[in-house]
Amino acid sequence: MLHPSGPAKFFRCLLTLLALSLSACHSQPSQTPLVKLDSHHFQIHRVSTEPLEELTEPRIFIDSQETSFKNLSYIHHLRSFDPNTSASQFEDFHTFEVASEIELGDRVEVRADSVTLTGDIVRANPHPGIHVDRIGYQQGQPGVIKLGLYLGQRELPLPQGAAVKLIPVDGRAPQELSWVRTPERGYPYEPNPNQEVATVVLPDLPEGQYRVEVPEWGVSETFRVSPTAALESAQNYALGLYHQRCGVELKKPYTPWVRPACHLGPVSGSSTAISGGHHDAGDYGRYTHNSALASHALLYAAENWFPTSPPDNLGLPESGDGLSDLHQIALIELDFLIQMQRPDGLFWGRISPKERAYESDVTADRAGPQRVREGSSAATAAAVAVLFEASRSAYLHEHWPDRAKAFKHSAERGWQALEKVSFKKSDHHYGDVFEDRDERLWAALERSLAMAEKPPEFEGDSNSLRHWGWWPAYEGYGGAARAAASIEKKALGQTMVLSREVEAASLAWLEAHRASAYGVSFPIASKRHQSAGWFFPLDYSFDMIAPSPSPPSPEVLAAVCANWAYERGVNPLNQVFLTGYGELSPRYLLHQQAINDEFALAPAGLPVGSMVTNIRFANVPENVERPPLIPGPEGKPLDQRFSDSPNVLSESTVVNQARGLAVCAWLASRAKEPSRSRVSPAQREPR
Ligand SMILES: [Ca+2]
Ligand SMILES: [Ca+2]
Ligand SMILES: [Ca+2]
Repeated sequence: MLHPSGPAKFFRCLLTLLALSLSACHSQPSQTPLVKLDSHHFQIHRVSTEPLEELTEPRIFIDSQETSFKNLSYIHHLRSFDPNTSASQFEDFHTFEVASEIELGDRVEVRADSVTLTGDIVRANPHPGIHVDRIGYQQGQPGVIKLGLYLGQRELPLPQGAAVKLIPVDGRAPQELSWVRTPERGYPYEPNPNQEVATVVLPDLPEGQYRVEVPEWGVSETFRVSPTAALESAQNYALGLYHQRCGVELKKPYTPWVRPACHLGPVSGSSTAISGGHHDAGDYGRYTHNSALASHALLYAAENWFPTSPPDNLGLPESGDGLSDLHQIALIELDFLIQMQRPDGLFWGRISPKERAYESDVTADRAGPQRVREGSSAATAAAVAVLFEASRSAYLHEHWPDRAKAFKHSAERGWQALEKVSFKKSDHHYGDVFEDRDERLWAALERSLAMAEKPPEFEGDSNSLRHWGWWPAYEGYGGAARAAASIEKKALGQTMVLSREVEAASLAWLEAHRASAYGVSFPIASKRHQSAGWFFPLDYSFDMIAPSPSPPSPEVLAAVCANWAYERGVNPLNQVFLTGYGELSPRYLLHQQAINDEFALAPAGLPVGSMVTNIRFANVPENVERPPLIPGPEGKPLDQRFSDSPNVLSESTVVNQARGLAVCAWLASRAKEPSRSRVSPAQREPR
């Protein structure tokens, strides 16, 4: 359904050619393309199925003359790991800086202890340090291109001057654009990574295909500017959630990743039937807490972010029926939630396999019997909160009045049951942060809104509301904050402090965007701790949009677009962190259906965590040998550690998917409005 564009295919072909030409690098001497990065740097890129060794004691001969070099930088990656076959791909890059000027066509020989490589200097086409949105920019929305290349121990220096040429592929006149240096800050060591990184702000461009040419460096991949890029993105995210649907057949024309209906049998432990909802993540479990957070994200966006009407064009079976698709997806989850309520009013915590922890070796439709498991009080409180929220939706009352009534009844029953129990943990960690204080407060606020009663008093300061002391609007307190923000200020009293958390989250992620060379809202506190996992840029965009979606400030809009673009290739690795884009997408993610189904590519629309501390494998069969771990604590920046592997730290949940869908749908709805002024480089904050 979604395939890479021609130029993107070309880029991959080029890499494949490089890989092929290097596959025999143990025979000597080996022919190797030597890519010119600028007038004094050239790079050797090797790809191999075996771990690669750094070249030792290399000497360089250019046209048979030994030439001294000033610097040699080295970086290597585990490029991919296929858990089904245990096939690994390793890659490494040696970058030489030489004193003399490099000419295209120069014949170079690199003699190292173990190997001699020879080749001609060729143009980098596309240049790996020019980072564009590989899926396509949304016409009329702020778009940026980033310049920068991490080489290992150092970075490629930015070129002289501060201009690049934007070249329309259709032959229209090129135009000159300027770049501005946007170095990274926030890591607790010097120098921070990404100091030689610059931003080119694209002007308003007509639909078409473009390239940029950077003096001394070369040209970018061809990229697309399209009036429908954001809508296509929303449709891909919607498709990703479709792929997680439980209890229904996945079929054409909605997806090529078809599968029969799954998990239709009775659920042990429950006296009533339970079906539907979404698989939580890469596994087939269905968790009450995440189910509540996902339906809340969809409902909240649907109710608050669309000044006219929420979208009905997401490419789903529900699309085109005149009803809001976001509400309809939320309803799938809400209908599941009320089935998770026990006779005593509390909620089960999850549904998972009856006899084992995970079903890593089967497709969803071949999964065995399931059973319910005990839930935490946090899970019940989260379910109560979102059911009250749904029950007060005017949209639901208009279109599904019976369901709105049923949700309210269920929520009140849950609330009454909750009042009789104190904090209770379950057998999994979802919702454990702040124990159940956040979910209970969220439920209490939603109840006061649904019942038109006085809101509860909250006694505490903003620090006590933040995960690890710095993360505003986290989980239940996020829901509570968004509920409080819709209550009249004077009725809130002390609880005012809570409503301010919506704005605080927006500001925190805007500040993170400003501190990032690539414009991504990776939390500054995570930089301080040099820790990353489950990082999905659109989660942060969701929080940035939440306080004032229409109209957003130009800087918020630019920040949301930068996070969106980061996932689509505007990042140091030129990696697309989302499935559905053919060869551009990760392939070996931690996803039971993807691992076991007959399709080579993973189902579309699944975000893959882009920033990771390490690779923690899961779902790798016992008899499959794991490759050596490369990223590790060896000083490689966090944004360089991604590997196309079944990494637990990159696994998304339906909550990430729901937030991502909401953000893309919002961007698509904005695309219908006339374009507005954009942030120019001169207006950017000094760094
Ligand atoms: Ca619809
Ligand atoms: Ca909690
Ligand atoms: Ca597969």
